[in-house]
Amino acid sequence: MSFNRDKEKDLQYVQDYEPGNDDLKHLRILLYGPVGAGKSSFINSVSSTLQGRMTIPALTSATTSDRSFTTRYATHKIRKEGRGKSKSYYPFVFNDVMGLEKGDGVRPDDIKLALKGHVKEGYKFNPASPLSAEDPGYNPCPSPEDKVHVLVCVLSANTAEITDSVLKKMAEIRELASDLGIPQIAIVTHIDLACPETEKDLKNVYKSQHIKQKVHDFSTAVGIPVNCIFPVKNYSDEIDINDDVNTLILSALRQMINFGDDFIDK
Ligand SMILES: Nc1nc2c(ncn2[C@@H]2O[C@H](COP(=O)(O)OP(=O)(O)O)[C@@H](O)[C@H]2O)c(=O)[nH]1
Ligand SMILES: [Mg+2]
Repeated sequence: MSFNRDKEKDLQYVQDYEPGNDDLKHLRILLYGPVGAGKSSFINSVSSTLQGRMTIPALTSATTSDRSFTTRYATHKIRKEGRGKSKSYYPFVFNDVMGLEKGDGVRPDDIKLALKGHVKEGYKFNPASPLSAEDPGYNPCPSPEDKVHVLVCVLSANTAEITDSVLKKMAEIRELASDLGIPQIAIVTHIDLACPETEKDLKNVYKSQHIKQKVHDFSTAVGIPVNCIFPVKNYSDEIDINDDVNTLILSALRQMINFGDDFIDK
């Protein structure tokens, strides 16, 4: 894979995309992964890339040691055109769920319910007990739009290892999604901090042996094929839009849309 191969095409694809199924206005993309992996930042980065300016729609935590902010189930839309009443949004939306840390993250049972569309907007996840059918946050009759169409595992290239308890939960979630036939991909964030080559120039991402190894390790650890794992750098402390950042974000986003559209087509 070479850098910058299809940036304009990817952008065009994303801009022109419409779900190939009349039952839904948008694809739902669910991001999950450890706290600090860059889930919220990825949503922000998609928004900034598509709007061509820095935007802040989802909360990001200031440091990776912070507790995850994302305890409520919230749908993030990306603005496409217009302002005020004529505002329009892209036909894909994002949800992210808080980390999978021991005793603290969202329970795999709850993620399973989210995949099936049973978790209502605004529901506050409780790490101590799963969402039950009696809870007001439970949606008994999900529409096709409430369901998740792509599951994205978010991991940081800049952490030494994923803990066993997180891995176990990830495997569980992966299995649930597979049972439901939901396509799964992964993104590897923080590639700008993970090795000297990519730190110097993001264009080195596909040449870097270190990143290649990381992708390989993640693939083995979480069971997602290497060709479904996309390295990205999220916007973090930038003031301006950057072409190389956009290229990687668009490439990952295009795959998410592609996979999601295959799924709703079935
Ligand atoms: N340098 C760099 N920082 C990142 C990247 N992605 C996220 N961050 C930073 O890592 C921290 C945690 O990110 P956040 O999106 O809140 O993680 P979340 O808990 O998965 O939602 C924030 O300070 C982000 O600015 C990245 O690709 N590169
Ligand atoms: Mg977050």
